[in-house]
Amino acid sequence: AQLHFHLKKAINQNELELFYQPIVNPLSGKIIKAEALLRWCHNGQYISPVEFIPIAEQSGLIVEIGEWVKTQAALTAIELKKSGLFIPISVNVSTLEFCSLELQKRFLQFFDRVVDKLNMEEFPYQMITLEITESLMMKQQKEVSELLSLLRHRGIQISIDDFGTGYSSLSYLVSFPVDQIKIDKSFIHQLETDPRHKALVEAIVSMSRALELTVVAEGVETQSQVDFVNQQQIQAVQGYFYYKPMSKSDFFGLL
Ligand code: G
Ligand code: G
Ligand code: MN
Ligand code: NA
Repeated sequence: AQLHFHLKKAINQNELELFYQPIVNPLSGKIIKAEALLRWCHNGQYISPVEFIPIAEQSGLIVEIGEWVKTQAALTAIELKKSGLFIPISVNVSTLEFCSLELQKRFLQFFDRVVDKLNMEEFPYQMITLEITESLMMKQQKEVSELLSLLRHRGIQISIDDFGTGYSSLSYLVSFPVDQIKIDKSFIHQLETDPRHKALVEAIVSMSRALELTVVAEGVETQSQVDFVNQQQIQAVQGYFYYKPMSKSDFFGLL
């Protein structure tokens, strides 16, 4: 309750910040994408989204916070495009941002509102990826699926975050509008200790290929994990081996 009280004021008091973690092509080392990760700097210390996102979800604040995140990500994406850098920004969205028809409509119109505010012709949808979770696919309301399809037709990519950790059925991958799978870091971390995880990742990769989905390997920290990812011809990798999440100015400095 205490945290909720402060979280409510976090936006207006400029306490939220988006960090960016580059996603690289493991063969060239080139940055091909970046995930936006929310940080809350409260009383001089960073509070992890693991702690405050659930509070935001319970209180409904997640809608306002989600729009703040999308706005910042959109501004960054527009800036990158203007600089001639095609580095799409991947944004985590909470299932609760889609939980009513009204919110779904608001989500769809969100990017139009950004375009209006900035007096732009059209939003560079190709520069945004939405990371959804298996729980959203599981709900599989027709309306959510249609909303994501509409955004996807405009050029947004849909990525399944933490793939393999939820309860979703694989059939959702066919019936739901999806472009990309992010293999959860727990699989990557156990590659060496448990050969069954290796088999699982190999199966996910070959299934993704068959379904024409791109794959991101998350949580890559060691050379041997890089070697495995290359063996599997996975073309996008995110992890401390390459980069940790960093401030926007560090990210632009890097580019
Ligand atoms: O970067 P970090 O390890 O602290 O992120 C922890 C968790 O918080 C991750 O599961 C991530 O998906 C989630 N998260 C980070 N930023 C956001 C955000 O902007 N919105 C939502 N809904 N979740 C986020
Ligand atoms: O759940 P989601 O995938 O959205 O969250 C990504 C989280 O994983 C972020 O909090 C980010 O800080 C964290 N992360 C990114 N790379 C690594 C890594 O190599 N190792 C570990 N342990 N965590 C990572
Ligand atoms: Mn994510
Ligand atoms: Na993940």
